[in-house]
Amino acid sequence: MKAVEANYDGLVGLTHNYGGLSAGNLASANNKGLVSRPREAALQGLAKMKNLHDAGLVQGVLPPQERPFLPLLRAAGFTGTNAQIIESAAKNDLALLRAASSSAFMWAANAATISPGADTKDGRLHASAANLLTMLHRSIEGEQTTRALRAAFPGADLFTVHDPLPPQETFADEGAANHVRLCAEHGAPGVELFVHGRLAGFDARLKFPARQTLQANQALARRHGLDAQRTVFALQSAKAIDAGAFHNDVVCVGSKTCLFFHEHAFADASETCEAIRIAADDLFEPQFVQVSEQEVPLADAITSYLFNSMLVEMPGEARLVLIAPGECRKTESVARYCDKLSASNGPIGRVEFVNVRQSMRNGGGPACLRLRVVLNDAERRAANPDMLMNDRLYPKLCAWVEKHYREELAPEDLTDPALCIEGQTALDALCGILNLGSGFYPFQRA
Ligand code: SUG
Repeated sequence: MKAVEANYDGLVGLTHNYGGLSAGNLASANNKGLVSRPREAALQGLAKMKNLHDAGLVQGVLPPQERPFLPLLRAAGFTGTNAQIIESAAKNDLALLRAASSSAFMWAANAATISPGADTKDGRLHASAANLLTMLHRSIEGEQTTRALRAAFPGADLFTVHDPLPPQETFADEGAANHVRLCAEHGAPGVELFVHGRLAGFDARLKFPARQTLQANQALARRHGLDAQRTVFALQSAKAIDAGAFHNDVVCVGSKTCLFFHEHAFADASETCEAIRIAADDLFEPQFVQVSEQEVPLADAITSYLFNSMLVEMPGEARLVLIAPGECRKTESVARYCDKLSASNGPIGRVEFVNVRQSMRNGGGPACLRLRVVLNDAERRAANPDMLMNDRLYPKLCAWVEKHYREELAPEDLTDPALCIEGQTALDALCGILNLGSGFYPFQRA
């Protein structure tokens, strides 16, 4: 069946800031306390979406979530008006207020895991919103993400959007950042690769938290109704996690028949490749582009975010295009490798660079900002058109950002109750633009 791979990007939120909230994410730790530029960040994200739309790809938009997230602060015992809650949290538990104010939902690769209908038993597209429970500031995303996905993909005959897995560390799940799908054609059955950092329970091998468990991946594959023969579970290498690869997509990306990864991405790369080969048997011949430590040291791969690129099939181009962060040009080994890649005759034909600097400072490259959704013709027709980028929506969203987003946000600005009012006003207006109704956000239903 004919199908396209759509990208749904998370729209950066009004409170985009550098909170230093993610242990094991080196950019987040190193940039803690910097003054952020929410307006610029959102416009960078929108420009990326518009470029892909203009190139002929299907591009979706996932709306920002409400922040600060008052339900978290209320659950933690803060009471009174919104302003009183924020003022009291600022005085008594600033760390909690910071977590409640994070705009981390913008990294849509963590929003959910998606299995296209071509891979599932009932032929429906299955999506599972991620519970993101390893980090407090991300554990508040799942419910609203589920709502957004149900708005984007209505119609139970074609789509099943599952609730997040149970909120317990056994099922620690960070969505598609640890999931790769390979296939001959997007609409044909594929091989789904699920990568985990650990088994349930404490893992003494690791310095930094491993955010995805094998148990979560197995549960996702089961609830999506995947064919066990076409499903591969692979362990991330401890070396990668401890070097700052807090998700597999920091050291690996795949599309169509191509898996592009660093030699230290997996605990056992040859075993992983062999398992993929077996799972793909009679469907396609996988093409492995493994980057050696000698060519690109792991530390360079992580600072430049080479592998957190989007690997896309561009209309009219025979080979895949790697849409990489601009930072790749600044790291010598990586810049050299990108030149070599473009000159090669492998599955990746060229490299394009994109500016997502504001997001990169928090450890989010081009691939983090998007959730891939394979849609066949019927699913594409059924997908909510109001959440798809087009020439009319783009200027409306840019104007909305210009009007509502602050130019700069310093860490202490998160204690300003006015930020909450600005956020609610902006999101009310956004519901009008995206036709989300008047009860999409918890504050609207309160
Ligand atoms: O979960 N950063 C995000 C980055 C997510 C990137 N996603 C993928 N690789 N798919 C995270 O660590 C930092 C927030 C802060 O420190 O303010 C943050 O949450």
